[in-house]
Amino acid sequence: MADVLIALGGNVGDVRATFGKAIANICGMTQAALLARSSDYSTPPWGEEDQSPFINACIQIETSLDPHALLFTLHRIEKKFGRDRAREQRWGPRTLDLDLIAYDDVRIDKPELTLPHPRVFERAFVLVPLAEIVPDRVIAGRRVADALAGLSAEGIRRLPDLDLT
Ligand code: A4P
Ligand code: MG
Repeated sequence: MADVLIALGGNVGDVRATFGKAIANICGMTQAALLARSSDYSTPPWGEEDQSPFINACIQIETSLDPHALLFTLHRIEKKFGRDRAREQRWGPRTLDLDLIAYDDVRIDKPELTLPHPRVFERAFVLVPLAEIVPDRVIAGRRVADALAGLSAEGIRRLPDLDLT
């Protein structure tokens, strides 16, 4: 079984509801166990700043799928929740973005799959939720909590848990 970190993001539609359903789909479609789920965070848009704030979260799962099969499944789930890659711009608005952040200590350097995710250390919107669930995890030689300490988390706000009762 591999220990895998996945980042979730979105800024179109009811993103928090989408996250809940997407996580259930990830576990169901990848035969995975959910080990941890961060809180949801409201985060200022990064990259292309003229768009609505994002919601971001991270999960840790345990799965027996290999990295490529896992990414393929994540893309299918993005599509199921309304993501249309053909119409969107890079770093622009989207209903659901699922990024593979780390897969055990596996390193892959291909355009279609780079592991660990090449931009993780630039992104407080990934590291803040990640540090909530796996502060001591080492990714590419760096501890998650230490990597976050070097970034500004300005404008990132933890959202109260959804009342599901
Ligand atoms: N790909 C390669 N490696 C990976 C990996 N480890 N995980 C390939 C996922 N995909 C990987 O992905 C583009 C291609 O990267 C895929 O075909 C895949 O095979 P994408 O998700 O369409 O990428 P993108 O969105 O165009 O670019 P990128 O750099 O992944 O950006 P993001 O982060 O996905 O951009 N601001 C805030 N606050 N929060 C956000 O969540 N998200 C974006 C979207 C912009 N600004 C944001 C946020
Ligand atoms: Mg992405």
